Amino acid sequence: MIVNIYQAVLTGKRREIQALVQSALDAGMAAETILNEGLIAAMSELGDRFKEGKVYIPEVMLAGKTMTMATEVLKPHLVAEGQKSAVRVVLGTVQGDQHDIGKSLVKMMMEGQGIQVIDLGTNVSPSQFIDTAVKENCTIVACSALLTTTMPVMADVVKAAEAAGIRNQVKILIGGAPVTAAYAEKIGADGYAPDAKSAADAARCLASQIG
Ligand code: B12
Repeated sequence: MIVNIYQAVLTGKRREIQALVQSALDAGMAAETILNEGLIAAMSELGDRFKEGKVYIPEVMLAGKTMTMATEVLKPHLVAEGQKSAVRVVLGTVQGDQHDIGKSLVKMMMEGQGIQVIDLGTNVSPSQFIDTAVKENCTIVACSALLTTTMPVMADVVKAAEAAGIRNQVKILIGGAPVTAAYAEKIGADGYAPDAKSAADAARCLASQIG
């Protein structure tokens, strides 16, 4: 069953994916298993094939859309509607980067924990992150990057917070496939998380450190 979901994402079967995910849920499969072993595993395999030149951008885009449709079915099963919390996050994929599948999962998990998320989408400049944090009273700035070439924009976000004089009023949380805890430390960010669930946990934890 999980193999069918994996294959459907890999080959971009948008018409079939939601029924496949629903029947796996109906059969008692855990939503986390479907997400990790079906959807994320397939995207990772696709990434390898893309790198090797075996598939091209259109196939990857189709798989991305298929994955997004699958997560719509999973969403109510992954996020137990938590208590509304006062934590406010401004979230986005950094400037020059259009990858938003992981960011959207992070948003979903954060909202599931009652965190209020302002999602600026993709291609977000450092000043957009910082201006929004000020305007919307956010204590967490969460940046996603999937390209090694766009990771340095995260360092610019840290610098922009310093320049705006709000560095001690916000915590900067970063993530995305090429990002590491060591990189977060190097650029002076406050936190890193490897997946959507731990991103939500980290946001709550960091917010509690702001007085
Ligand atoms: C889908 C995809 C695309 C799609 C994106 C569709 C979309 N709407 O997002 C399209 C086709 C548009 C695309 C385009 C490109 N892509 Co692309 N893409 C991918 C692919 C296959 C999957 C990414 C993905 O969605 N993964 C699934 C999600 C769930 O995982 P995730 O993003 O890592 O997110 C998780 C965690 O990282 C974390 N997380 C994510 N964000 C955040 C944020 C915070 C704050 C925290 C705490 C945690 C966190 O939580 C998430 C959930 O667990 C990857 C391969 C890979 N293995 O990553 C390549 C990949 C990222 N792409 C790559 C490249 C090169 C490109 C292009 C430059 C190709 C080109 N020549 O044009 C363009 C760039 C376009 C641009 N300017 O952004 C390379 C990057 C290489 C590098 N080292 O920089 C990769 C690694 C493929 C490869 N192996 O070569 N791509």
